[in-house]
Amino acid sequence: MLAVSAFIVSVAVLLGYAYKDAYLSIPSSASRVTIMHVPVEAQPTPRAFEGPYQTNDLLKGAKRLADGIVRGPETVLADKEGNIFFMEETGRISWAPGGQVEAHQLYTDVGGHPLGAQFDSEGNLYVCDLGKGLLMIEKGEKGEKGEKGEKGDARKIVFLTDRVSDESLIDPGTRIHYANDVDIAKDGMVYFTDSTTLAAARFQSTGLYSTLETSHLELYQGPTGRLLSYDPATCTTRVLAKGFYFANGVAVA
Ligand SMILES: [Ca+2]
Repeated sequence: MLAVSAFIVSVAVLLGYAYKDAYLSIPSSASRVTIMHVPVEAQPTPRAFEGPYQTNDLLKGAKRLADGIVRGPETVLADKEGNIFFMEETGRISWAPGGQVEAHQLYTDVGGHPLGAQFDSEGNLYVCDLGKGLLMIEKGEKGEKGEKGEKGDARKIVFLTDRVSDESLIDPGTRIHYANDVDIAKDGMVYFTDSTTLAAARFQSTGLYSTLETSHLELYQGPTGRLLSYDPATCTTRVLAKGFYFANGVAVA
């Protein structure tokens, strides 16, 4: 069977090269190889690298921060005071006070997998955890120590929601499967994404969740991502839009 599949792919590749203006598409298996003819006039013209797209070397001046200190942070953000926060794949939220990575320490440990985060106007940290849903870390006292004797472990973690409220016009009562990213509007309304209805895939080597792997699986399943809102005044969670392929980042303009 493998030999037959390899033969089909080889023939298709050769046809793709031999047939002028042909576009070779290899989806998921050799049995589904198709060749589509794309007329010359229908082919896109590449956009010129002008204006903001002009080639530059600005990133050559970038330097690596916290290299080897933090593990798999999907989100890094800074607060108004210049402190830098890392959402680590181990469940830890760590921070570099004043942006000094040498002083890097634990902010709190949510025990899950924090993916996205944003501060509200009072300095509380809203966090999307892919298994737990939407959480809030109260500002608390910096440097406070808890039972574990580690700075930050006494900071209060407030669970906000892992379920769409019954008042929602879309998908009322449904579970939030994969809270991913969050932003907060000036009026305090919290907007966040629920990427997929799939269970999160894990790396076999580490057992840790993998957003990359799960987003690939979403391509096979179809678009199940959603945009939600959480109103801190009423504790109401609503679905605003659905049908996105792995809804990931969200930003309020
Ligand atoms: Ca994300």
